[in-house]
Amino acid sequence: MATLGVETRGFGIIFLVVVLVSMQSSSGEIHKVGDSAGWTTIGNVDYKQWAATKTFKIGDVIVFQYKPEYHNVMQVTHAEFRACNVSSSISTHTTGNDSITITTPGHHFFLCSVPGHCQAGQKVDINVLNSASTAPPQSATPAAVAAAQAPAPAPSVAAPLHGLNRLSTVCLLIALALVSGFC
Ligand SMILES: [Cu+2]
Repeated sequence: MATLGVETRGFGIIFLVVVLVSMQSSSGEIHKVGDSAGWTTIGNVDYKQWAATKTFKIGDVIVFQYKPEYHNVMQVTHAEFRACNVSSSISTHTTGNDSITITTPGHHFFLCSVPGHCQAGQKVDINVLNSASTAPPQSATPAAVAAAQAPAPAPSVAAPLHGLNRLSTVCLLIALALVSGFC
């Protein structure tokens, strides 16, 4: 009978921990493009490799840091990204310290529109996981890209919940350890 009481208390603690963690982690991770190198043409930073080492989720913040007199950030379509076509853009950022919050899943293509820079490799494809996991896997088809880049119909409840996964697992383990330690 005592075991039942402990289990009930344990679940109560776990529930509280999960709620607290979900409230604290809703802002998402911050990813500085190029890490210490930043957004540049110097040093031949491999932004494809950089992106491949990250996991991007809805709610995460992508930060471009660069000297605004030398570079900029343009979000473009997949076709424009591939061709380094800078004649139009979805959005343009020029402050030198641009924070872009991810609100939609799928590919987000960015490049520097200064002549020659995109061709030199100053371009990055941020592929954002769909944390809702109900949609089919994102492909690189024009339709999927267009859908991914369309304005989000609503932020949806997925954004505040996505941060739960990793942190809550850690906290659940801590809560379980605490509970079992009290017995
Ligand atoms: Cu540039």
